[in-house]
Amino acid sequence: MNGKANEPIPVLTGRLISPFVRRVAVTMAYLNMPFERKILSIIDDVPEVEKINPLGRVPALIMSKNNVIIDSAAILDHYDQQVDPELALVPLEGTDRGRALYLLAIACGAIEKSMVANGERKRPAEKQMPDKLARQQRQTVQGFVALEAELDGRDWFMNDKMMQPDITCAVGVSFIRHIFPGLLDDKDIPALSDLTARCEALPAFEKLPIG
Ligand SMILES: N[C@@H](CCC(=O)N[C@@H](CS)C(=O)NCC(=O)O)C(=O)O
Repeated sequence: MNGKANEPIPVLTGRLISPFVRRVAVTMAYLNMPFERKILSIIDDVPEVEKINPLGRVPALIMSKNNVIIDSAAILDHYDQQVDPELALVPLEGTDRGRALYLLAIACGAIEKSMVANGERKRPAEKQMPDKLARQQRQTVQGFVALEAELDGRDWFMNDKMMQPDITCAVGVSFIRHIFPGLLDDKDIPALSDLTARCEALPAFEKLPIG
């Protein structure tokens, strides 16, 4: 129990190698929201993952026996609705909300492209499609180069403070550098590289490393 009206402590499924799981875990830690983890693999624990989420995906947040939130964006939105509006990491309304959602669409899209590329390169040699892999990697890089332009040399994307676009980009850059070393070069995304290093040095990131 988390002490609040006898509510059970939510359980976050998935491993921190998943950038979608990690952005939720880091955000919950940053917001001081209690949670436990069920470390399920999307490769080795398929039946259990599918029992929790019919799509067979992580993350899911098990709130109680009959209440499961699926999809990282829905989980993050749930917590943005719980905190004081000025602490919400995606603004709840106004033009700032549109901007945050735009930045997040590019970041999540680029992360997804890197995951597709990762699957592509694991095909057996006779089924490899180098053009497809090159395109998926290019889409990944272009997404982050566009975000570098949006950041425009500032420390944070919006409002001079760390918000969800910053968290998601940092998690994404670290993930892509982990699976494709060299794909996202410092010289192509200098301000984003700096933002990522600053985020990764924060306690919420440090205690929840990729893995
Ligand atoms: N839109 C989803 C994407 C989640 C996602 O793609 N999760 C991956 C792991 S990073 C997964 O579970 N893949 C297994 C599959 O799709 O079969 C979210 O934001 O939660």
